[in-house]
Amino acid sequence: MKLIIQIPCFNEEQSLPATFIDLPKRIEGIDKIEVLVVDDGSTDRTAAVAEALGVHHIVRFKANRGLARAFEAGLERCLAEGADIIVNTDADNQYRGQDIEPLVRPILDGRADAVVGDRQTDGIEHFTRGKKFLQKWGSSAIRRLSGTQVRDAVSGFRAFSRQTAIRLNILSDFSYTVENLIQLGDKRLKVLSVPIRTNGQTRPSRLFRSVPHFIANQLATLLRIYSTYRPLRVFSAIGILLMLPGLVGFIRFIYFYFVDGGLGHIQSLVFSAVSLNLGFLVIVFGILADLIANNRKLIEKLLIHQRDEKWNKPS
Ligand SMILES: Nc1nc2c(ncn2[C@@H]2O[C@H](COP(=O)(O)OP(=O)(O)O)[C@@H](O)[C@H]2O)c(=O)[nH]1
Ligand SMILES: [Mg+2]
Repeated sequence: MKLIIQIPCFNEEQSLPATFIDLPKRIEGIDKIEVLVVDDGSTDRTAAVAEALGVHHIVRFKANRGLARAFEAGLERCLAEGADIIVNTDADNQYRGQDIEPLVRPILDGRADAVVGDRQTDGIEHFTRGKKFLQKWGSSAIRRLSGTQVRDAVSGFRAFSRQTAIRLNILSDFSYTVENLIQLGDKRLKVLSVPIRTNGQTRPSRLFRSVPHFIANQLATLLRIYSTYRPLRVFSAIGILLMLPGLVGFIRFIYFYFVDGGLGHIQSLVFSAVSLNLGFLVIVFGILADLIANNRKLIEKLLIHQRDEKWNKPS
């Protein structure tokens, strides 16, 4: 049983050493623990520091491609290196090495396909009230949308079994965390939450620049990802919203038609026709998007097959 711990890094020469030293050297039920660093086009000495520390695998991007791409490249490399379990942790020493054990335990016991560390944000001192509220509200929305029971939706502390990692695809650019959960739920994989503690803040968050920036980015990601996985629902909701005023206008016209011949109400009839047509069209787009989504599912199946062949571990 081989565990690879992957750490996505963008300019982390300062905090990478402390993060690396804190990682567990031994975990019961695991024969080999290796570390992989993804250096996402850092302009500092991140890669040199990683090498000096004796990190087993380094994936280097020449330019900064963002966390989602780094996460994806890390997973691929871990699979290629024969990982049975993959853990993702942050480079800023936010998470504790000793929590990796409880994080991988449910996978080792065969109770989960993926496990997400719950930072229990209520107790984190350096989180502002806005950030805590957002974390709570956002996580509950994502629980509903993804059908998973994850307490902390944007936590970067996660573990995946090999078979789960083989099934993952990351389409978004900003952050993989939310998409990852929607996908896990969509594929009916078993996701567990385990409570973890976090270390004090070593530096300000780079991903959470401000509440508006975070909301805008996460909302855009959520909408895109949700319409990728549930297109008919998203389009139908928009379509029905567009049709509603038309329906009201139409009923109003019918009423006046019988009361006074409807002559003065042609405007509302025109408005209704436009609104009903538009709404109907949007629903038809939804059906088309749903058909395209079926294609995505077929492509995903092919990808799983191809990865299986490439890495010689049939799933
Ligand atoms: N690959 C990559 N990783 C990044 C980027 N920005 C932040 N990260 C990494 O993502 C992790 C979390 O970043 P952090 O700033 O601590 O965000 P937090 O999760 O809000 O605390 C760290 O390991 C960072 O090095 C980026 O542009 N590219
Ligand atoms: Mg952090």
